[in-house]
Amino acid sequence: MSDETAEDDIDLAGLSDEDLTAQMHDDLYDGLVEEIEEATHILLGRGWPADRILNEALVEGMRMVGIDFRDGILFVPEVLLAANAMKGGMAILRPLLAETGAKPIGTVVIGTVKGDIHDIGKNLVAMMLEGAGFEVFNLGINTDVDEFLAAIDEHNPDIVGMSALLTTTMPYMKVVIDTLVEKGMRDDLIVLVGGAPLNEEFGEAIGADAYCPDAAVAAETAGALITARRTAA
Ligand code: B1M
Repeated sequence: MSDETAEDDIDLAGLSDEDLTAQMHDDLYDGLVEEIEEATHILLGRGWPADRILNEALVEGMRMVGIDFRDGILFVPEVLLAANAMKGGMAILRPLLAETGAKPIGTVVIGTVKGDIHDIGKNLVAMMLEGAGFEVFNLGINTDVDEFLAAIDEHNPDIVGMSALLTTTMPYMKVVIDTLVEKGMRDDLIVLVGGAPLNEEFGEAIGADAYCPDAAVAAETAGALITARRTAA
């Protein structure tokens, strides 16, 4: 996609906002973590809010990577580099998205389900939940039902969040929910699910409380459901 490389030595700070954002899409595509970090700092310095940088520069860049991955133009090693560059930018934005200073409004345990190693979206959801005032225990990737149960036992969360990016791993969410039902724990928890191949119908079919199409909706839904539950109690 991009003809530019680090050796071309582009003066990122000299670019307009629009050109810098476009350059970030290219740099993400090329997996250039240092350039992504530098550009993230530049946009912050220009007064861009963290969520705008996240959505317009990083998530949009990753969407473009996803299209070429789907079409067989990019392969796993390149996509891993892009993911690494994305994480470099996210690490800078994380404290800004999470900074509320308030007492946690609830506790969340979240993980990418067994068999699935995609974690960018799930980490974004975790960040947005932190930003919305939740305490979040992020279990990482490839999380099996026993790991979810152990984390629930340890952290006594209000909410369990599950992420899946593969059509082959999304059914595992039902395994976790069915186990919660079997153990008599389901009614004490709000279960949220998300990930690109899911939809609302799937969320309902497996018995989740809500399907969340993106991180912002996940944070809003978590807040709304926890308020509703506390009001009803
Ligand atoms: Co993978 N991969 N991948 N991949 N990968 C997809 C998902 C795919 C759609 C690509 C494609 O073909 N177009 C395809 C899945 C096809 C399918 O099942 N329908 C695919 C495939 C096939 C694979 C492999 C099988 C490839 C292979 O090995 N041949 C393999 C599987 C590995 C495994 O998991 N066992 C694989 C591997 C990889 C990499 C390791 C290279 C890398 C992951 C790196 C990482 O995550 N650390 C990778 C990537 C990066 C992608 C794409 C390109 C981008 C995913 C991403 O990060 N998106 C992806 C294509 C795509 O989705 N367009 C693809 C950006 C992120 C911000 O969005 O994750 O959707 P997303 O999260 C959103 C929402 O979905 C939602 O909020 C997030 C933020 O708004 N959300 C939640 C997500 N989780 C939530 C949880 C919630 C709520 C909301 O809980 C409450």
